Amino acid sequence: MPETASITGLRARPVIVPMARPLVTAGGAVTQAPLVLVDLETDAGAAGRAYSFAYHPWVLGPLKAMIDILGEKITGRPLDPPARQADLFAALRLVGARGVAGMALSALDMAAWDALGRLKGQPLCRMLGADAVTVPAYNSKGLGMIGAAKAAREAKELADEGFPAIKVRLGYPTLEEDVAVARAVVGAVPGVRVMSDYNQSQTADEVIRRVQALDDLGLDWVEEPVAYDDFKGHLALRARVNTPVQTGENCWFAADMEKALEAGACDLFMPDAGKIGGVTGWLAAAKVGAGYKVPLSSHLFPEVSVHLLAATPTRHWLEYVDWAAPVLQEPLPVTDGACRPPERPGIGMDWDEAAVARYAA
Ligand code: SMN
Ligand code: MG
Repeated sequence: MPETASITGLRARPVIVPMARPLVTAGGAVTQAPLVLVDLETDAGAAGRAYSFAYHPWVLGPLKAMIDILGEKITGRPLDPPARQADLFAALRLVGARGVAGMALSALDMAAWDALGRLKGQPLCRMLGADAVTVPAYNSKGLGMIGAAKAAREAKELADEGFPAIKVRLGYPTLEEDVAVARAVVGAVPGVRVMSDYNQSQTADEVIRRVQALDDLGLDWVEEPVAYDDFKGHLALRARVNTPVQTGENCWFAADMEKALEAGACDLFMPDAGKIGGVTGWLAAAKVGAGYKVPLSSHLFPEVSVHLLAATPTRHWLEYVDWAAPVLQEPLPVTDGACRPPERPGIGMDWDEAAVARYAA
């Protein structure tokens, strides 16, 4: 990596962006999008931009503090994202690099790659050696746990936006409710693929019972059936059902991913750019995925993930949500249920400053 610029400073701004459809999952409700917007300043032009997704408003304070502190540690250093990520892992060795620290480290890496892209005048995917290919997207903006009747209605609305696939959240108090909801959703959108997500809510024994009852519905996948790091539980389910098992959004860095795949935990994997270590971490994950020939989908962060999937040999689905769109000058367009990396340099996100001021937390 040529050392053509240095990091000179950082701005991290928390915002709370309203969501059109609140998303109740079996792992907790997300009713607003709490983001920390990162501007990584360099001595060579435009700042690098990325955001971190805080999940809950009460995480914004610690997340901003961690981004500020880790940002200070790389200020004055060359703009070389993998080298700066290595610095931050070293700085965090005694503390551990997961949780808020891992989210902060991942966001700083994405911002550093964006700065580098702007410096070179190249879209991120091109810097990673990939063309701006079209990636199929599933509409994940809604379909929380709202009961069978409402879920069927919302499923149709989400599919009618032109997407080839949607995802239903499961993990209701009873098996019968899960089956009723999944059946209602599948029945409401003929010809549309349906994924499902348990958000780590079940025990292995219970989820085996439930997915066996769902197995004839032809769901594209069942996601996070048990605790994310219960690889034995994932494997036990996999051995007993036909529905493909998807997991990964809560795995930290490519090392966790490799352990999951080594354990045979899943058929499909979905790194989260904000937990896998940003762009640098995703590139490592893409290599692991290619080695195991496992299809990779993204989790949240569609703006950066569309570039990352373009550069992923086993790319599968882009998870489409529009939660950051209100603070972006040019949100990621969806055409015929698919997305392409924009031709702008870097990730291609610029803040709508009026909206940022409006949603400041
Ligand atoms: C999810 C988790 C957290 C926030 C939003 C959505 C869900 C998904 O697990 O995979 O979409
Ligand atoms: Mg999920």
